[in-house]
Amino acid sequence: MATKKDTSLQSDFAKLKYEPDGSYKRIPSAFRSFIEKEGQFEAERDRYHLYVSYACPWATRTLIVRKLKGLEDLIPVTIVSPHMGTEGWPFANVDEFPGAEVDPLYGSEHIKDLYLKADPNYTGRFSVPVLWDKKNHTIVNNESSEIIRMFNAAFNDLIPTDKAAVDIYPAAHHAEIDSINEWIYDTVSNGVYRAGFSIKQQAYEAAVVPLFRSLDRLEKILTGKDYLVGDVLTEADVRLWVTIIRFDPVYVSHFKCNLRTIRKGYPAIHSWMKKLYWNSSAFKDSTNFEHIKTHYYWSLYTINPTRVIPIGPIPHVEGL
Ligand SMILES: N[C@@H](CCC(=O)N[C@@H](CS)C(=O)NCC(=O)O)C(=O)O
Repeated sequence: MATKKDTSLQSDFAKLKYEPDGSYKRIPSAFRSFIEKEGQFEAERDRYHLYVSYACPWATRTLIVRKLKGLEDLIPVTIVSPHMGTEGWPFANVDEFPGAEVDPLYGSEHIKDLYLKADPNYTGRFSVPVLWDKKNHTIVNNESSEIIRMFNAAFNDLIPTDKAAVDIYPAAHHAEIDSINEWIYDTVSNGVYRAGFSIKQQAYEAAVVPLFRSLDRLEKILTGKDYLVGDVLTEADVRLWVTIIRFDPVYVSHFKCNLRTIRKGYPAIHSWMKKLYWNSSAFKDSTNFEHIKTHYYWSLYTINPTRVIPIGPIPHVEGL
């Protein structure tokens, strides 16, 4: 099911829009419905499907929470190829890449086919993750921070009690989680992109300096602690972790975030990152460095025109 109209302005990385000062501004996600009781989208078995890339940190948040909550059977997932080309993210029928899959619902060629099925007049980027409703053949939500909130709470009646009891957004910590999320998003999770996507020196420096200031702040918070907020795993950890695990393999060189590395410059952040990776399959099994490195160094080709993929760092994640 190929899409005929020219959507390259929405899908081609080389046509990404910049601000006049050479900085990059992320546009807000467009599909923002919630799965909720008596809403348009109710929690049901065999109704929802998740489309993700292993490469994408935002999508990986949803993979991690899906596993933490034991939603694997309830919400099947399809992995796209990391070669995000001029048409956006392809499925395996268009680009066979180890670990990539075909779209089991519609045999789509690209993620963009799903967006245009949901809304033929859609004008945004064709991003992952996509939470799809099989009943109405539409996108429920394409904003990772909201998808993880739904995964945390919306399906609790349909999963075993031990999994329902897992709560990564505990009421007692809402304020603290919301506030830490905010500055981490601006300066770290999105900050690495603002640094890497900058096309002017000043815009780059305006992103990279606050990024490292925030890493210094996070180093203090995590010193002597296993988690960011309280003494439990929360969504704040999940949201930050997907950026930190990509930091040394990708952001240090590709996005020029090279004031320090995590492994040499931030012992507490490094230890927090490694413990989650090695001790929790939800984190480790959601991380695929082949997809991650291929995507960034190949797809974002205006930044790396040779598309050569660096081999290091070796190992990608050090042992505990
Ligand atoms: N706000 C979105 C951002 C998702 C996003 O930017 N995904 C990137 C990959 S890391 C993407 O699919 N980009 C496609 C494009 O811009 O063409 C979320 O958090 O879910």
